[in-house]
Amino acid sequence: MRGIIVIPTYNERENIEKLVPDIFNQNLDLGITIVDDNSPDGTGEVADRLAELFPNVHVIHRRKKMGLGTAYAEGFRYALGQKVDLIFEMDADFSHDPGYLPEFIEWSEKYDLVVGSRYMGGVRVEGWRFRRLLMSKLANIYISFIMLLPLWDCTAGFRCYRREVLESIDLETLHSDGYSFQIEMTYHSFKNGFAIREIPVIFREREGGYSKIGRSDVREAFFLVLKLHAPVREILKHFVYIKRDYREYVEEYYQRMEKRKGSREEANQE
Ligand SMILES: Nc1nc2c(ncn2[C@@H]2O[C@H](COP(=O)(O)OP(=O)(O)O)[C@@H](O)[C@H]2O)c(=O)[nH]1
Ligand SMILES: [Mg+2]
Repeated sequence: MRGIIVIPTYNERENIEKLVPDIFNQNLDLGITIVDDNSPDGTGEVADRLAELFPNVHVIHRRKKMGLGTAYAEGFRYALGQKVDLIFEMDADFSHDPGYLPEFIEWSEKYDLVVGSRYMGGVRVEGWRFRRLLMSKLANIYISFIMLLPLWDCTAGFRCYRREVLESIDLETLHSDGYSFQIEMTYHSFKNGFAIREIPVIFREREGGYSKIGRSDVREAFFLVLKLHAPVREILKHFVYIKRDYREYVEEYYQRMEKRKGSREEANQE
């Protein structure tokens, strides 16, 4: 197996039943790890049935709802124990189209973290109320200006990590949930010097069920960003991007990463 997709579930019975075969139909040599928090709707039993049907499905059952952050951390730990290079994050609710998986695999040959972005080069969200979109977009502008991350979408949950990235992060020390978890993971990946790349993906409002992310997640994210702020001098210098096209900033970062990769390859050949 080349990689494992970690899918946290809480009340996603119908969705997970459809999603797993959809992923395997693509024959991408990926396994799936479902982390279920004892969903009252019986998602856990459906997951067990899928594991009987497909040998590359693994299910982690947790006693009760303990949050998205620790669910991912647990899934990552399991995946790191397997011989795979790529570890994916994906929602169970079809907001993340499995059709993009081959693109993630392709980009992860060159980049350590590939993020499926809703806001790169435009807005690619379908089915959200305007208010939700505005909140999400403003949150991402806030994050990029306080933390100085070269991304348009730091809260995205459709991702592919090379295993070295996850190995460099102490998963035990991550406390955050929901959006904060994605922000914190992006922060550590960037700080640890890994190359991050966004690819444009269309994000669709979930097919069935309901969102488990609430107001407290927004508050948590707001304070986390302040805590992880970049040096104040750097933040002030970065304000030029209010007027300049932010694309320049991101493009410059990609060029630096490509150059760095080139020089690493040369060093390896010598
Ligand atoms: N195991 C577990 N999964 C969760 C929890 N909260 C959310 N999820 C799952 O995480 C994914 C993303 O959550 P979702 O509610 O869709 O968030 P949204 O897309 O931001 O509205 C979905 O597959 C959920 O079922 C949790 O506490 N535990
Ligand atoms: Mg969702």
